[in-house]
Amino acid sequence: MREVVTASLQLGAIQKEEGRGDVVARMIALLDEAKRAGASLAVFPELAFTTFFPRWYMEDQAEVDKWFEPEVPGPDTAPLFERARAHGIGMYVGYAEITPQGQHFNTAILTSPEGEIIGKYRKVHLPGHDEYDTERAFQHLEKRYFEPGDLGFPVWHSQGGVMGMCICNDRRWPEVYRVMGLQGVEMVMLGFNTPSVNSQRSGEGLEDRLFHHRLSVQSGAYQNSTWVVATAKAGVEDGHPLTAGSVIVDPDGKIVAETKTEDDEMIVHACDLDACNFGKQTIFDFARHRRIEHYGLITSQTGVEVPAK
Ligand code: ING
Repeated sequence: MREVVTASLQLGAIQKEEGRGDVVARMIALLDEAKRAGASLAVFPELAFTTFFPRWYMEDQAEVDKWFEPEVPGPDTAPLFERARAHGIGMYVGYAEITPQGQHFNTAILTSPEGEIIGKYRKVHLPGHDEYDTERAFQHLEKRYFEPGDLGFPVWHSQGGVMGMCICNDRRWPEVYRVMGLQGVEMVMLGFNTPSVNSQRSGEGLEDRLFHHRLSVQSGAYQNSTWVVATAKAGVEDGHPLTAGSVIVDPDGKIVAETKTEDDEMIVHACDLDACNFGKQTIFDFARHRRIEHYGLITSQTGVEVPAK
């Protein structure tokens, strides 16, 4: 048995005016709770240090850049990393990354229980749009503020197993889990900020959003025989509701823990990485069952091309 006691540390709403210091204090309180629960791994949300700023249309790049971290840990966020190291807890933390070259990514890092940064992932699938959209009930400008990730979908050896990361919208794309599955991933960590309503389809409400969220992460887990830990930033941010639904999903696709509130909340589970073995050795033994000679369109074609009649 290779148990990793894993905490999903959901954050409630972060208002636009809330400073990073206040947020980091909330995250540290959750880390302390994770320590008390015996966790060695903690998964925070996407863009964990700030409000979900892509909902706001901005033209001044200096104003946009205020939402980004030039370095992590940085002056405001270092206390979080110091506490995690003191607790011997590895972390997944999502944040907005601005590089020394001035590139902008929606990023997540993975740290070891010793406090080393061992992995970085940059969000590949950016939903939404890049110009102000008058047709939408609210804006979702990730394509405006971020570049698509340029690191692919790597995995890392940590906590006695094979760890992978993705971010929010990535969880809806089966290719994401499969590329990591082909590297033997045993736990996929991800953070998300998901509006509770569809800005383009008023009839789609919270329960629809939660259904699609659970469907996506449960499918990814089952079809690659991996654990999936998905942590929400939830609650109402300046009038804009975000779903909760942080979950820990086992390699059979079953939800073993789910948050009950839209506030700061911990769920925790002793994830046995050996539970991945049966699926990987039987129904999803990729080497024995996959037929890649038939899958070419998946990487040779981006959009839909309907064959002529
Ligand atoms: N948020 C949403 C997500 O994928 C979204 C955007 C919601 C797209 C629902 C499609 C449907 O959960 C982020 N930040 O990607």
